[in-house]
Amino acid sequence: MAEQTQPDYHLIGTHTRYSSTVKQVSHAGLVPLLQCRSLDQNIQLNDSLAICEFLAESHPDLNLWPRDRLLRALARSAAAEMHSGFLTLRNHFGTNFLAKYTGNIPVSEPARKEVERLLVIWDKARRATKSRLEELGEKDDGFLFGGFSIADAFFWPVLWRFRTYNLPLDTATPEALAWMETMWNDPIMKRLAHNYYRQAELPESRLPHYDDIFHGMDDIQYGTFPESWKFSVPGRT
Ligand SMILES: N[C@@H](CCC(=O)N[C@@H](CS)C(=O)NCC(=O)O)C(=O)O
Repeated sequence: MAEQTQPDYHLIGTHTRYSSTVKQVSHAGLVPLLQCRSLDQNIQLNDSLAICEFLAESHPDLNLWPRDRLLRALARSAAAEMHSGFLTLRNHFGTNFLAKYTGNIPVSEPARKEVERLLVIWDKARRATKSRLEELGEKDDGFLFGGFSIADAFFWPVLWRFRTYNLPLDTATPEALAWMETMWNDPIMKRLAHNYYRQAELPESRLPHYDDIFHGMDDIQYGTFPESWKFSVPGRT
């Protein structure tokens, strides 16, 4: 009988909301974590950036970082800035893919500054990438650094926050908005979104502290986005 081979990788933490089971499996008590059977069954890679670096090194053919040295340096810088910063947004605007808040959502000054910084990062990334790829005569797929890279993956959860909390887009340039549109319309991102909706049907994914976080504030309404929601560029008819 043919022996069933297990995949080499086991990634834990692709859910959008985490339950206390995380603490039982993760040495660090946090997700994501990656186990790589060919490396060692008992080792856990416990940090998202370390996991991405390991996968990029293990699969150079996938170009998880851009091939071009300049774009690679910029992509690393952008991903690392997301990874180590934006603490106000991360602490006060939790990720909850389906959630939709409308009304008078409080955006503190530090949160506004972080939102503006994100929009600048996306704008600059797209401008630098366009001009560099033009110089190299290479194709631009519209992601931050051309083709989809680890940098796009790092900003994906923050994109949800823009949608969930209706974060201000008034300083967004056409380049930043075009990147947002590229991400929301990408078939793989859409497949991920579809899976998040299926995850939300699981009772164990319902954690009160991720739901209706502004409970009791009468001028904020809480609901959910339909799966058919589409990103539209503000001001475009
Ligand atoms: N620096 C770590 C941070 C990991 C982290 O904070 N993970 C959160 C989710 S994004 C977590 O596991 N929280 C535990 C929980 O929600 O139970 C990384 O980027 O991997």
